Amino acid sequence: MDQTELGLRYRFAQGVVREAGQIALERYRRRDSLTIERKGRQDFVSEADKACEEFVVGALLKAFPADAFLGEEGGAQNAGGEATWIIDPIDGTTNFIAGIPVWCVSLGLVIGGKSVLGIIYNPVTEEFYAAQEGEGAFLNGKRIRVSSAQKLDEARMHLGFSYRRPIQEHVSSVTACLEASCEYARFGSGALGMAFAADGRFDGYYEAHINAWDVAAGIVIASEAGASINDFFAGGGISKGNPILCCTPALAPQLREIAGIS
Ligand code: LIP
Repeated sequence: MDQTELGLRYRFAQGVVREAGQIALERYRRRDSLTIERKGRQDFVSEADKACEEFVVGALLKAFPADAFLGEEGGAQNAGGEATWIIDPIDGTTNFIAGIPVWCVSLGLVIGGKSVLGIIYNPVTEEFYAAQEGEGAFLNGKRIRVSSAQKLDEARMHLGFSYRRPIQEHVSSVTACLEASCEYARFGSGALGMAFAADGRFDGYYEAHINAWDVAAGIVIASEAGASINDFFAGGGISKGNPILCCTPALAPQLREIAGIS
């Protein structure tokens, strides 16, 4: 896809994500009235997730009818296109339902197994992250860079967890961080985990298994901000998910060893 076509999608998609954020925010403000279903262990979906995804897919499909889609709630649609939009309508759904303002709309575009466009928007904090491959990463229009952390004992890691992986694995990564005097936190949103690593608020994000819709946008945003990231899309990551390790280049060797990622 040429730069003109990509730029067109980048600008259009930013408008779509802003509008999707307002759709989600309106429902967040009346979240007690929402229908919520359980998808699995501590894994929920609300009518807000569905409404938001339907809007995003509808708007993008109308503008780019040849593109393919993969959404957390709707799955794969219009398969076969050169470009695939990957959507998490509300990442951090558990926070959203509980009224914790740590959730976002996440939209990525993948071409040839690479994230080339990424947009992450938290409409509560009005933080809008965006990146196009080769054009840098931005937060509310201001260029962002990863932190300068060099050593684990001066670092803060954001660690994700879900019951898709054994509890002991997560306990081991927490223990390894603490033994290395590395601070850690868990916020419950992989997309914001990638964004906070991209703008240096954390020195990295790690989760033993995550889905493409949680990280497709964050991968290009963080890499354009200078992060070192494992090859998430290798080995069918787009359909099966994979581990994600995103951090400052200096911390990568130590963290890859801890996480057992080559
Ligand atoms: C969440 C991810 C998080 C992971 C959770 C869940 P959701 O996505 O962002 O990193 O630990 O299990 O997958 O369900 O809020 O879109």
